Amino acid sequence: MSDHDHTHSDMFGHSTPRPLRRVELRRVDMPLVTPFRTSFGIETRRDVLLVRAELGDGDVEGWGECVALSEPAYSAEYVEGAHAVIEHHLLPRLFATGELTAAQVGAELASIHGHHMAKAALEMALLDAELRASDQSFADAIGVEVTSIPSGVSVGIHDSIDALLAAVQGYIDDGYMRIKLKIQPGWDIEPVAAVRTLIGPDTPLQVDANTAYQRTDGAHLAQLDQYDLLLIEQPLPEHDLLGHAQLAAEVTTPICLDESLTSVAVTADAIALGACEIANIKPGRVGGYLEAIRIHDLCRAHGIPTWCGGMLETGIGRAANAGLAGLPGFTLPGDISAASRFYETDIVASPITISDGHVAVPRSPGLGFEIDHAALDSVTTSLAVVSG
Ligand code: OSB
Ligand code: MG
Repeated sequence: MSDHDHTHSDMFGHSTPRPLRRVELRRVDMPLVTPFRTSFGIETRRDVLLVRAELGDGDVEGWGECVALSEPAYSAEYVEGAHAVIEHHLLPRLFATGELTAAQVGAELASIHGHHMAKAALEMALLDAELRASDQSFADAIGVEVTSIPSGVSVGIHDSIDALLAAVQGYIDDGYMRIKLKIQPGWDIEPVAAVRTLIGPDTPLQVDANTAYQRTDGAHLAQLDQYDLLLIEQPLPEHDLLGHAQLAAEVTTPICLDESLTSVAVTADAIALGACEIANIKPGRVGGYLEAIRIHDLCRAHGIPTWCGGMLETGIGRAANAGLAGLPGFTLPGDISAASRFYETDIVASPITISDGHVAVPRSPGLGFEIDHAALDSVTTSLAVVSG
C-alpha cells in the first residue's frame, strides 16, 4: 500500500474554516416505485430529512441527506428523532464554534452520544459546501481513480417465489451485476435456491437478514452454503459481535456486518474477533463520509473486502455514495442502484443511471449532484430555518 492510500480522509484536514451562518432543515416525501420489504418492516415511501448549510458570507452552500428511516426499526435512529437532535443539540454546538470545517464536525459533536445519521447529515452538508467552494469533486478529493463502479441491487421479501423471480429477472434485464436478497426465517433457503437456479452460477448473489436470526441458527444458515453466496449480511442482532464470530466458524459463506459496524473502533474489534469477514460500509450509520473512509482504510489494511451499502437515498446521498465507492478497497459491488430502482422522480438534475451494469463516478464540484429545485419543491413537506 502506498502512502497515497492513507490520505483518503486526511484530504479534508486542510480546508478553510468558515462560519456556519444558516441551516435549512427540509423534509421531503417520496413514494417508492414498489414497496420494499425487509425483516424489519415494509417501506412504501421515504420521509427524508435534507440539510442545506450556508457558510462564509452566505456565498458557500452545501447539501446533506439524513438516511434515518421513519421508524427506529433498522437501527435506533429515526427521522423525527434525527430532526430534533440536529435542531436542539447538534446545530447549537456547531453555531457556537465560530468557524469550522467538515473535518471538525465529528470532534465538535463527540460529546453527544450516538445519533450517527444525524451527525453524518451535517458533516455531509459541510463537505459538499467545502468541495463546491474549492471547485473540486468528492471523488477527486479522496483520490478515486476509476470512472465507474459495478452496481448491485437489493431485492425485498416478496409474497411468493414467482413474484420474487419476476422481480429478479427484471433487475437482471436492467444489467445489475449482483443480486442481494432480503431474507428472514421462513423466507431464506427456498428463495435463494430458486434465484440461484434462475440467474445461474455466474451471477454474484448475496443475502441480507437485517438481524432476523439467533445464535442457534447456525446449522440452518449453513444450508445456504451450497448456493455459493458472496456473503450473509447481518444475521444476528447489532450488538452480538461474539455470536457473529461463532456463526462465521459454523458456516462457510462469509459473514458480512452492516448494523453492527457503527465506527472504526467497533469495526477493528469485529475484525479481531473474526466476526466481520466482509464489511458493508454506510456513511450514515458510522457518523459520516470521513469515518466511512477511515473504515475503508482499516478494512483494506486487514484484507477485509468491503462494499458500499445504501439506505434508499435520494440523488444527493446516491451521488456521494457513488464517489465513495470508487475507493480501491470497495472490491465488491455496492447497493448503489439507479435512482429509478426506487423512485419515479429524483430531486437532482441528473439522477444516477445504470449503464452496462455500472454507475458513473460523479465528478462535478461537491459531492456530485445538482439540485432540481422544481422537483425538490414539489416533494417538500416542511422547511425550517435554524441560525446561530
Ligand atoms: O440493510 O442494507 C440494508 C435499505 C434500508 C435500510 C437497510 C438496508 C437497505 C437495503 C437497500 O438493503 C439498500 C439500497 O439499495 O439503498
Ligand atoms: Mg443490510
